[in-house]
Amino acid sequence: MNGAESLVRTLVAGGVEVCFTNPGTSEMHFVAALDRVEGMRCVLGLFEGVVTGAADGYARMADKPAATLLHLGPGLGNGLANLHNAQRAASPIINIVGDHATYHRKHDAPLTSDIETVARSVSGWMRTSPDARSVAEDGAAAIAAARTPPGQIATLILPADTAWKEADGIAAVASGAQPPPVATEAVAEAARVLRSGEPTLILLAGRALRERGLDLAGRIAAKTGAKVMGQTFNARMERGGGRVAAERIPYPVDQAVGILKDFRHYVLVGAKPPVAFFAYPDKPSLLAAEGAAMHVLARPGEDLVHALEWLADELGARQATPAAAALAPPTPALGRITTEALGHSIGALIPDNAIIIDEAITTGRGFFAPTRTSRPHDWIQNMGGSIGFALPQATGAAIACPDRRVIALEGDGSAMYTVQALWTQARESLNVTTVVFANRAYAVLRYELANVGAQNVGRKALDMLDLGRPDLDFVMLARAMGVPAHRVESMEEFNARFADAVATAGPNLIEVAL
Ligand SMILES: Cc1ncc(C[n+]2csc(CCOP(=O)(O)OP(=O)(O)O)c2C)c(N)n1
Repeated sequence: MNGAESLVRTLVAGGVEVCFTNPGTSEMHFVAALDRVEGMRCVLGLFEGVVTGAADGYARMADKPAATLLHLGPGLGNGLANLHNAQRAASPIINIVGDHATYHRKHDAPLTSDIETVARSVSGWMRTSPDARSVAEDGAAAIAAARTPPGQIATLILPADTAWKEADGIAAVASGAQPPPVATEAVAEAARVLRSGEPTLILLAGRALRERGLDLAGRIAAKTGAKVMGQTFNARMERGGGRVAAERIPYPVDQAVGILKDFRHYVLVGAKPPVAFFAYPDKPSLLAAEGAAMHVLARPGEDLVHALEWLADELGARQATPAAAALAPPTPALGRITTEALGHSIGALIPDNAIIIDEAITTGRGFFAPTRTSRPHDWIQNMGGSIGFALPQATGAAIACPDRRVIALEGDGSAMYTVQALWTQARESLNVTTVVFANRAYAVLRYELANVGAQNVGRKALDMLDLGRPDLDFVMLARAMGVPAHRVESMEEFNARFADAVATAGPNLIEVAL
């Protein structure tokens, strides 16, 4: 067995079942090993941003890591933006990055680069295998590192000769580390604050936003009068009819400050003190009212749900009745297409147990409210702000959950970063419906231009925020990659196409004319 095979066998034995790939010459032995070893599904992405974004989507839905296979520093670099988003979401991922053979590096061949420097900014763990006999052990360490709560990116760099030389065999992977419980004092402090009756916000993140965590937080809120919210962007939130709904802190700074102004205390459950996405002249960076106190119930790597159980017990809140959302989808909207109408129709037509990937930017600002009482679903967001997220993310989520419909709500500008994901969806017959909101602009940046106080803006500046001349044709783009697609120009057309799309096996796309 060579080093590459020892690694693939170690990954499979360690529960890694999917490898998202975009290989090159230095990874050929790994590719050959993937072919020889049973138990690993290999999914080709036609750009590394698709590969890494899909690995993130897979991790969020499978709650375990996939591997990626990337070609040296440039391949890893191409995938960096979605690795940044994954890191922000604490998604576990194992990157396998090929390198030149150890003895070849000193000759400075064209693809030589400082891979470790590229990897370091997004990796919680990183190692370059020194020789073939170390590769399996290094792979096992990478799996353990990726699984370290709350989840992180582990990058293993594999010089070509470590892949092709003789290895000893596979390495055993340590069983998954459990998140540690929170400290007694943290629970006692949160309980004291919640008993005080002062205005308190319980701010949830990570696993606390799954059904169980929300239910517990809802009981605590019912008992104490506190409010429950999620951060502006969340890795994955379980919501819809029958579940306790958590609103999110709004993105616009003034709105966020307005909503948060009366809270004197924050109980942070895996969350950070709320911060503005960007700085703006004359606006605050921190969104909480001055003097508000932050109480950390649980840090991101601690057991968030257990912390809420413990806190609920401490407060005698287990028997309280949480305020769950009713199952009452809105009615589809008719007539002219507006962002409000789209929110209502999407809310009406989300199928049971769907996975929504939200990168709808300005079009989607109002989608959260009308989907509150929709059929139960997961809501996934971009926590790293690096766009080109939704199409790859949807690809990985659909591989993790083949029995569920994935719906990517996508801005046209964002879609163009990683539009190749559609080809992977077609090749793998994934149940993904992509809805592209074709406003033919980087609309959010037009608001931002005003928000940052830029003055006397002329044609040259506005052209950089405009996607016209020529207009993009997403129907043709999708069909060229094997994905059936339609353009809609009224809400009646949208409702009919969307209902049909989410009920039809395989990928499809709807371009919404705005
Ligand atoms: C990798 C990356 N490049 C650039 C940006 C800056 N940026 C933020 S939003 C945006 C435009 C989004 O346009 P679109 O998806 O069409 O949504 P809209 O604003 O029109 O609603 C850009 C370019 C970014 N966030 N990430």
